[in-house]
Amino acid sequence: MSQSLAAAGTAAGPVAELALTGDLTRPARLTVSDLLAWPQHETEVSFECATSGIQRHRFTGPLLHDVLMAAGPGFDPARRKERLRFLIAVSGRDGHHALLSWAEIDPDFGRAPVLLAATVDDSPLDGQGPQLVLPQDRCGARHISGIGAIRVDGGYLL
Ligand SMILES: Nc1nc2c(c(=O)[nH]1)N[C@H]1C(S)=C(S)[C@@H](COP(=O)(O)O)O[C@H]1N2
Ligand SMILES: [Mo]
Repeated sequence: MSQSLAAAGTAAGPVAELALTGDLTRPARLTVSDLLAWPQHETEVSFECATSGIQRHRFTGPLLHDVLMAAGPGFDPARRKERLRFLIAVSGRDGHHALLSWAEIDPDFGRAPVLLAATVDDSPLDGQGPQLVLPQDRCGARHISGIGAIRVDGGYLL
């Protein structure tokens, strides 16, 4: 680990980075504190886990859509149909991953207010990495914690 990365860490340890990759004109590596640059949203969610039952948490952070738009997804924003081909692959550091469609979070289509959380229950996620929050999900499985990478893919063809 580089000294600058260690120096950027909190008392709890080094700062995790999230890689935004794929069909983006501005791919980026973001820390959880970088996520504070976008408007912050707050949501309280409860979801069911198949093994541990009902969980309830309060999350804050930017909309996933805002963060990905800033990275310049490879479609013409004026052409709505182009976006329907795009997928978003979200990966946890432990290998847990899930796919979302771009249309699911797009304000012109599914409008799901999916967050990239920077805090959970008032604790910052700097050390672990951000968490995906899907207030519309009944089940907990897509609430991926410790996100290490998000890949945008516009090449999906039937
Ligand atoms: N990185 C990662 N995130 C994950 C999982 C996982 O295995 N790895 N499990 C998911 C599942 S199945 C559930 S139910 C919730 C559990 O959230 P909790 O730890 O707050 O109970 O986390 C989700 N996020
Ligand atoms: Mo779960």
